[in-house]
Amino acid sequence: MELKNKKWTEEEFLLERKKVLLDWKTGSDPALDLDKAIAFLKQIPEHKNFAFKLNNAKKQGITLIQPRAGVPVLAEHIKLLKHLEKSGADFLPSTVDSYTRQNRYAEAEKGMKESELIGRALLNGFPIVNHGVMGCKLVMESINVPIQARHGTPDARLLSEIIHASGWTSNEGGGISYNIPYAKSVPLETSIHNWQYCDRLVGYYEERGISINREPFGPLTGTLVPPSISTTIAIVESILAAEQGVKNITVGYGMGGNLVQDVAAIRMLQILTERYLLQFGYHNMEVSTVFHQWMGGFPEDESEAMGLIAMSSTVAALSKATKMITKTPHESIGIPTMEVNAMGIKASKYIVNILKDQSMPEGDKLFEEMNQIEREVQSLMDCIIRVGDGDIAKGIVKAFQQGLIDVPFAPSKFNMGKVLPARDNEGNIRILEFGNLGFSEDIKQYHQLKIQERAAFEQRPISFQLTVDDVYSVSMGKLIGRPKK
Ligand code: 8ZB
Repeated sequence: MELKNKKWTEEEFLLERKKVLLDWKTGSDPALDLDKAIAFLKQIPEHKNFAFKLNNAKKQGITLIQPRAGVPVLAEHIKLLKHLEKSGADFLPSTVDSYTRQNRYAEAEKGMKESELIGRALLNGFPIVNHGVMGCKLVMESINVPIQARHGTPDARLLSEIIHASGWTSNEGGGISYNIPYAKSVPLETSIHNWQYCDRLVGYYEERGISINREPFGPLTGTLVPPSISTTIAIVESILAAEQGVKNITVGYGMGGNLVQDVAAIRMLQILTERYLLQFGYHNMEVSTVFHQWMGGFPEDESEAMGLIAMSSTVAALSKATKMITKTPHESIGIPTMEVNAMGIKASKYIVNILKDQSMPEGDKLFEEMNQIEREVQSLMDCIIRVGDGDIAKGIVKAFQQGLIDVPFAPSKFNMGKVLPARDNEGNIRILEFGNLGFSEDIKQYHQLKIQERAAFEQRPISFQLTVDDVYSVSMGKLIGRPKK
């Protein structure tokens, strides 16, 4: 099938579906019959529907919270999620292990069985495909809040079939955001095709009256990603999803560290996603936002980590993001225990509660930053639309090939990798090396000026060293990687 941003016909979808369900033995579960799945989803109560709960939070202007969590053994996973629910999580996840992310189900199966045998987790997440509909339904039925799959899978077709048929009403990911930061050699055409399938499945359910939320992965590589780059990719993935019939989308952003830039980024993410969806002819869409607590390197000290979590929560609350993904004080160590995971949830919840009646004051600086993001996103979107001759799927593939869109620090060979970010003198994320990024000259000048201000203040030349210093600074207790005097 030639890649284009065009809704798959039901025949095309069902034909491919036959093959997808053969990928692993759990694909032959009779519960994957679409009529059965629809009947099952129809009786899921509203308080367990992801889209419904997000829409309510958005109306109320509050920020709900969600952790990451996943262990290989079913009973342990259920115990973990129950504990996190009791600790205050508004939404629950199931974070998937790395084998499953790469469709290596036989190895996931081995890890899952051995983990059970020795009583210790040998996988870094919950292997959804191996547990199948039976296991996933049990997880959903054991908790009282909506549940979402969180993974990092370029080909999540079977995984998506299994979770939705199990009553999980949200799926994270997208053809760009679950490829470029996660894989080295999966072509974008392939991952976009696979995610069109996942979105078409949601479209199939939506056509039959079932609301399912979709969430592109906003933070990308999680390290010094300029807001306009992540926003542009979120918009493109929203358009691709909407074309396949998705109605409820949560666009995401990973905290940068400057309060004003972060609040501006969340606001523009909401505004621009809605604007472009309308511009491309997608009406009756429900868009919400998710703020990710600091996604870069964390301090090792647990109290300092908690400080960073508290700061992240403050920014999220003031930005009025609909949802926030939490970190834990063990972030620099590895996968947290359930007790430590709960600490992150409680601290985060405490702060969003305290701040729920306050928002960021309006002001020139905020306005300038919002305006800047808008101009940059427009410049990037114009490039994508131009090289795709109006087709956003073709456009994003070509734009990546030409480096017109370029994600810093991404492992994919289908990403140019020439963009180098650095902070300005107030800690805003700017761009030091543009590569072939689709920015107009005046936008580039703005970035150059901002970085010059910092270099002059630090009395050092503009160089790659700024980028290096900024990658490590937050884990060492500073936002801006200033030279040691
Ligand atoms: C891109 C997301 C990275 C974050 C966390 C990492 C990191 C990964 C699990 C998990 C709890 C898991 N993460 N796998 N957190 N349980 N199985 O995702 O620590 O913060």
